[in-house]
Amino acid sequence: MVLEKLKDLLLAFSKRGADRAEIDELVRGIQRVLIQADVDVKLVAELADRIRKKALEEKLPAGITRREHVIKVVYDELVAFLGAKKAEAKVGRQKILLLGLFGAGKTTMTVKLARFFQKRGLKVGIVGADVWRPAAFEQLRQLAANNNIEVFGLPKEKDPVRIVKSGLQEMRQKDVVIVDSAGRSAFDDALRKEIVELNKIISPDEKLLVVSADIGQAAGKQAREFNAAVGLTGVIVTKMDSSAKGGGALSTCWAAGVPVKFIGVGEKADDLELYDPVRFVSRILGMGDIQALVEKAKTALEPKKAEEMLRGEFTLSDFYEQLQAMQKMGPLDKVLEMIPGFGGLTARLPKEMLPTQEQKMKRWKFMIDSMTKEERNRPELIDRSRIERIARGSGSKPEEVKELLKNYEAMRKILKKMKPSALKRGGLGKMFSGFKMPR
Ligand SMILES: Nc1nc2c(ncn2[C@@H]2O[C@H](COP(=O)(O)OP(=O)(O)OP(=O)(O)O)[C@@H](O)[C@H]2O)c(=O)[nH]1
Ligand SMILES: [Mg+2]
Repeated sequence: MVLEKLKDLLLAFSKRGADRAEIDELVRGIQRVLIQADVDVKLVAELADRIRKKALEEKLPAGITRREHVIKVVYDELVAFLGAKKAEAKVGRQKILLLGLFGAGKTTMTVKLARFFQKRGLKVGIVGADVWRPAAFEQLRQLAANNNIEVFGLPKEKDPVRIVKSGLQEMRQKDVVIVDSAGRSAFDDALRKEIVELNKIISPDEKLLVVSADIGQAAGKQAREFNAAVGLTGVIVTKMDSSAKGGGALSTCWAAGVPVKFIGVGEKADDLELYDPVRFVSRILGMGDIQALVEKAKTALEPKKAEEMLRGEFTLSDFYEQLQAMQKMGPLDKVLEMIPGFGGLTARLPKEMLPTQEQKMKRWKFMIDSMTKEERNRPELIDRSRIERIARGSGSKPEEVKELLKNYEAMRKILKKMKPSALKRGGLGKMFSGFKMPR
């Protein structure tokens, strides 16, 4: 991906000085990369100006070097540029109409969204209203069947309005109804008329334009056209996995005033993400939020503590402190994203696991609170009867206390094996890998 070159630029920058000339070179590099990613030249120039100004003029926060500050500015500005806030999906009763030109990925996205809501416990039905593409309904029917999703269509019917009317009736028991509509090779009057009518009949809660990342900044024009016709509630950019122009598509939709809601990141039904610029930029840059990392990693792990831990003097009290520090840092998935190299981990973990793990950490805290100071400092004292007492005191089961002790032990072992340099570089991340994710 062209945007990955940003990472190389920042990496190169982080190894050099941070004077005006270096910053200029970095900013010019970023401009080049964004223009290659098909981001609008004017938008790129504005972004470059903002970065340059902030990088050179802003006062340095305490404890942060100029170089770190510049990287942070680049990161923040990119996030703002791509929409700043994470998109939200209403998990509840709703009707969704998907719109878009030929081959944008509407039909695939219909099924992806159906999966998305189905996984969140909602009853989902699909209505296939594409009367243009030959065998459109057959494609949809198969994709839906592969994913156990009910689908309605009238393969011989030529009027999408009739299909939708019957479809809505048929799917009235469903919480979420998703309508897949027909594309065209370009936005024209016939398409406008068709979608305006569908919009009227369905009165959808979400009107989402599907565009493919590979059209780059042409996405903005489409967003404006469809928006003028039906008043879009958002855009979905698909094929983010396979196109170098994703940056152009994303930024131009924001510039057109239509928020990006989801991104498609592959051909399979689960290759869908709620759009999150923070995560997106973290992933491009391959690093976390620099400032947060510098600050928070410092509070999480004092160098002196680190040395003690490496000598194997890692007690349950230390473990407890680590849990507390991690909790201060916010939700676990965010913490993981702040650790260089760990951003991708949250994407690989099943989403359901993270909150469970957080709750587990809270319970572990209760258990450790129920221990005596002596037990915390010398965990080997904790025998069966003490386990039972701790379980009673913390409102948990003895097995849960045992699990806590097992995790503590696992972490202690990892620490023993770690080299001091590794701990300094990203100790927290390594420590995380010692946790067994609950199953
Ligand atoms: N790599 C990748 N391919 C995708 C993604 N989404 C869709 N595709 C592929 O893009 C092609 C077109 O997708 P469709 O869902 O049929 O597109 P459509 O908008 O319904 O097309 P029409 O019905 O012709 O208007 C298919 O081969 C999909 O597998 C994605 O996120 N990543
Ligand atoms: Mg289709």
